[in-house]
Amino acid sequence: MTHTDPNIIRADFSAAMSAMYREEVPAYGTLLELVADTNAQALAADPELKRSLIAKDDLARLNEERHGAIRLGTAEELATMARLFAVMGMHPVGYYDLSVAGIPVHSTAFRPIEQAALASNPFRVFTSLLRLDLVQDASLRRRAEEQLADRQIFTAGCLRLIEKAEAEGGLGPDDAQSFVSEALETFRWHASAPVTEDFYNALHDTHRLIADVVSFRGPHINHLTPRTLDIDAAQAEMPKRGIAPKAVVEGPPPRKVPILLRQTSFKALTETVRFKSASGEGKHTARFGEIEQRGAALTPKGRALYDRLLAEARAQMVPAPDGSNAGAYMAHLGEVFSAFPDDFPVMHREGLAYGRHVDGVLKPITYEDFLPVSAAGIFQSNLGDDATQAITESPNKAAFEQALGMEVADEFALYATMADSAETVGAPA
Ligand code: OOG
Ligand code: NI
Repeated sequence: MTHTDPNIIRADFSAAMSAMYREEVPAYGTLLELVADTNAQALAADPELKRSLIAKDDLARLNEERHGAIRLGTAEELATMARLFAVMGMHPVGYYDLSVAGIPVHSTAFRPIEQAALASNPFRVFTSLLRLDLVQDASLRRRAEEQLADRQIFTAGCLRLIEKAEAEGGLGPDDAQSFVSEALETFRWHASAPVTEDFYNALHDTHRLIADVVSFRGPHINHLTPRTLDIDAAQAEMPKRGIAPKAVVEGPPPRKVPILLRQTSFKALTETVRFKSASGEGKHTARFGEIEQRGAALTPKGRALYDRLLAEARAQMVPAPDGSNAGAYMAHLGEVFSAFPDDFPVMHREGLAYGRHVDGVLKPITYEDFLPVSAAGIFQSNLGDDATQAITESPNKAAFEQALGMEVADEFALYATMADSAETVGAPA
């Protein structure tokens, strides 16, 4: 029997996840409408933008495009999650250490890695693993470990289909369909928590994120992020539709040639949770919405320049969580980034950005990954400003890869392959 193309399974899964999240978090539906409207306006106002998106295969994928995020509790969960995503053609790319920002997780992004797969459906999931090794309180750490050891976040049907896909090199249409609905169960929200209120509070007081991971039956999807063509327009539109955005857009400032990734989010909802004890109900905030705008992928040289300028800007001014200096911060960021060339042929010639020739014209390659400083800003705006308990900075890529059961791919190597092959094949003679 012929196997269903993993690109199709991924597209179906992404659509099913979006439908589920729309039911669970209605503001996400509002966000989708807002992004569709601002994208239509941006395309109507700029025919050149539309032409270049078509040339890059980006227009077809635009309305289907989104990323999500989950937080896992154990090495075993991460290793099985890698196998689950592999069934859909998603592979771990990059290592992100969030301990530098006081958040006890490290992460990777599961995503398609080949040009054709990305063009077909670029669904990605930012996947974090909790680091209980960074929790000081030994007895709390042990209780959290025991709690996590007790849970099974995958359905029996899902595990069986992962094994079948591995053994047979894929899934037939009926199995692919069951796989999508079985896998979806892992990401569902559960309003009842298998812990007592006291334990939840103890976890929460250590770090809100620890409570979010340890107190629940599974790694509920915590946001889904559609891609906008104009994030400044989307940010301005959010309050008009009753959604309060975070104070500033994360990432680079607005530019003629967008680079990397710009992101904004709305604050997490406060939801009611029923605890195991008779003590009843409590509140939990975890799930939110986010919008992103993607620009050109940078080379290691370009990325080093980005990192240096961002650090320089932030050494002089940090965006206040209440938004009081948002305008000043954006203006300051723009000034500091005037040192980054804003003309694509120049950026490419100086070795700052990857490019490929499409019909003889040099085009940027879209950035498909994430940014650690931005991710930290997204985490923090949703955890609350009181959530920065002392976490020691300690990147540990080797431990992460050991938990994962494989190495993460190097994003720069992937972009270089896309650039090289297209430039040799597509360059004018
Ligand atoms: C992940 C936050 C990071 C992004 O887009 O940078 C992220 C999380 O809150 O679990 O999704
Ligand atoms: Ni995100």
